Amino acid sequence: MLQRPPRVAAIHDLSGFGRCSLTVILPVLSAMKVQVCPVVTAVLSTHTGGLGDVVVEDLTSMLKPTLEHYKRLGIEFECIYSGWLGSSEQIGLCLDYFKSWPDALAVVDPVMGDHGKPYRTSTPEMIAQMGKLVAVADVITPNLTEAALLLGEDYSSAPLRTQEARRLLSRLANLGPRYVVITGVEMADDHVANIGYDREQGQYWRVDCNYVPVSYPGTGDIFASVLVGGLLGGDSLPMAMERASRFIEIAARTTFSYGSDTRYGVMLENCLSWLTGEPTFERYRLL
Ligand code: PXL
Repeated sequence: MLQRPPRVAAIHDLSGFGRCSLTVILPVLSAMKVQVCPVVTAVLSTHTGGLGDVVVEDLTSMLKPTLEHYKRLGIEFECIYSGWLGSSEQIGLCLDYFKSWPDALAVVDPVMGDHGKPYRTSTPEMIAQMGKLVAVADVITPNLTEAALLLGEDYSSAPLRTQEARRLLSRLANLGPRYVVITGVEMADDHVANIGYDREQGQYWRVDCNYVPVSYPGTGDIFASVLVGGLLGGDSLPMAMERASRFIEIAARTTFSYGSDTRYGVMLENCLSWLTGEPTFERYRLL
């Protein structure tokens, strides 16, 4: 029996303004009674999504000595969780973390792009390296753009029929992970859904989203963090998907009602208390 909160090594950047990466991962997982140990890959003044000239301090040189320190201390992690990474060297160092705690839940959010385009920081070399992280992951949470990059295919924004959605999930699972969750998928029945696949159980799931018509930075990080918190707390995959989908909906709807600048991210502070409650699960469906 674990006599302490589950512990996660969160290998992400710290962007001071804009509510993404560690500034949302820490509060979300703490609210869900998970201990977060940030392994900071870089410090940025803001995220890179349209806030002008970002000031960046790269912390790649910290990653290996930090790993060695944790190993000397004999620290146990129940989960290693990586997200936005600044270089292919950092991706290689992340791989060392996953290999050092082979029993930990390995979660890779392969942050590389959105709306059909790779971020300008995602080089072809990094995209290839990300494939290596995905190969050792238990859980991945790409959007459709990242799914296409991982599979080396052209992005298509055409709505997906059920069979196409299932095929996409299973091809991503063939890259290695047991659980695949693709966020923000436009389905042929006119719903936007988060869709998932559990390779071991052979089951496909969907949770339809009642999202607002704008997108905010950091929602992918929040989604993946709630998913991680749910799974570490004993949720099944569809339960964790529903928990994460509903929380994004609450955060986006709250923020949208204020009409605030979308680049500033979602008003997480107003919504965190929802995570401490126990929802009933009524929205997930088989896909
Ligand atoms: O939310 C993903 C993310 C994380 N970190 C940085 C980013 C982004 C997305 O743009 O720019 C620095």
